[in-house]
Parts: sequence; structure tokens; C-alpha cells
Amino acid sequence: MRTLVVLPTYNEIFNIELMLRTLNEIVPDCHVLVVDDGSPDGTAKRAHAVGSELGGVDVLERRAKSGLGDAYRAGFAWGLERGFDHFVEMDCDFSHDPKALPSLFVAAEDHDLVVGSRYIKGGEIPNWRLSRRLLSRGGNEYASLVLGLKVADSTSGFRVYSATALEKINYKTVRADGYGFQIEMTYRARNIGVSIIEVPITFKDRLRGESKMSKAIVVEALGLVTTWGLERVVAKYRERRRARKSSPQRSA
Ligand SMILES: Nc1nc2c(ncn2[C@@H]2O[C@H](COP(=O)(O)OP(=O)(O)OP(=O)(O)O)[C@@H](O)[C@H]2O)c(=O)[nH]1
Ligand SMILES: [Mg+2]
Repeated sequence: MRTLVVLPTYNEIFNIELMLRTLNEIVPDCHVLVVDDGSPDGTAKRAHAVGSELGGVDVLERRAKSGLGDAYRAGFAWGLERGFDHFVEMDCDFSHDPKALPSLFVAAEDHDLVVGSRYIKGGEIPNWRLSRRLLSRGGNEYASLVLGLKVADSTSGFRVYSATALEKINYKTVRADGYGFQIEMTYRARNIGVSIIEVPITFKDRLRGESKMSKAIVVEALGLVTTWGLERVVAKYRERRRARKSSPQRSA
């Protein structure tokens, strides 16, 4: 596998160096692309410095904070242009443990989308407060119910995609940016028959620095899932009506 780890960063000065060194140690064969959105704290500069010492690191510097989804779209495009065949999505705050990558890669040998899952047997979130737990769990349950998704952790941002899956998903046209981005990618993957597998992960609280989670991100996800759910209902209704019209009429 020629694998690119796409690492979106915004103000991760306290994590970036340790993350790049840890990745270099655990998955030395992977190339890393830091996608930084003009972090005022100098994350990109530090990434350049550590990256040129370690090798195998590129930094895509963008001007302004444009959201996680947009950072991934840019990172995927960068990697596909350069012929990478697998893409890792992970946060730079150590919520996603780089040590779990080898187990995700094993699953990626037979599946086009591997989701690091907190909500299957063996998955854990040891130190989240109750409100955060409920929000995440509730969001996942809602997405499963409304979209008929059989993925327990569709908001997870710790994943491996094959290049084929990304191209089939047509990731460039994915609209959402926050958690909605992960759900939309999963929903599309399911709809076009990409093979999906969940692998248990332990999700820890961010090691250092500030969270960029916001109400807007939650509202975006909720709004989009509800819209897709309604579209699904309308599509099913139309399909049933078409089937009824085309089936032969019963005589009185
Ligand atoms: N390039 C880029 N990266 C971002 C942006 N927003 C967040 N990130 C990065 O995306 C990853 C996830 O963001 P977090 O702030 O940890 O959000 P979260 O994991 O949903 O929330 P917490 O669990 O509270 O940390 C981190 O590596 C961030 O630095 C953005 O607008 N642009
Ligand atoms: Mg985080």
C-alpha cells in the first residue's frame, strides 16, 4: 500500500511535533500531509521544520480556516494527484491513537472503507464527560435511524479509504464540513456499495490544545442528516408509486 496520512490542523502547535514523530515511529512507510488552515499559532512552520528533519512529510498551507471537510477534500485531491492508493483520516490531537493504525491497515486489505469505531465491541471512550458521550451517541443513533446506516460510528474521523472508494464516492461534491462530513462520506459509500468495516478503537480526550468543536458543526450535521432522511422518504414514496403504476391493473 502507498498510504497518505492526511492530518488536518488548526492551532495544533502543542501536538504537531509529537504527532509527526509518533507517526514516523509507528508507520514509517506512510507519507504524511499536514493540511493547515493558516493556524495563527505557527503549526505549519513547526510542521515544516519537523517534517524536513524526519522526511516523508508535506505541508499544504491554506490561507483561512475552512473546516475539516474542506481540509480533507484538499488533502485527498493532493494525494490522488500523486498516486497514493490509501488515505488515512485522523485528528492531530491524539484522540486517535496512531498505535491503532496497523490494525486499521490489516482491515484495509479487504475493505475499501475502514472506520475506527467507538461503538462496537472493544471500542471505548474512557474519559469523555456524559454530555459529550450523549451527543456523540445520540448523533450516531439518529443518523443510523434516519439514513438506515448499519455503521455504529458514522461520525468517527479515524478512517482508512482506498483511492477507488474516494473516487467512487465523488468526495469533491461532499457538502458537509464537520461531523456531517464523516456521515455524508459513510452514507454515500454505503449507497454505492463500497465495502465498509468497523474496527474497534479507544478514543481519548485531546492531549493538549483547544477543541474546535462548535454548535455550528452539530447543527450542520443535524440539518443535513434530516434533509437526506427526508429525501430518502420521498424517493421511496416515488418508487412505490412508479411500481404501482407499472404493475397490471386488477379487474373489478
Ligand atoms: N485544516 C483544518 N483543520 C481543522 C479545522 N477544524 C479542526 N481541524 C483539525 O481537525 C482535527 C479535529 O478537530 P478537533 O478540534 O479536535 O475537533 P473534535 O475532535 O471534533 O473535538 P474535540 O473532541 O473536542 O477535540 C484536529 O486535528 C484539528 O486541528 C479546520 O477548519 N481546518
Ligand atoms: Mg479532537
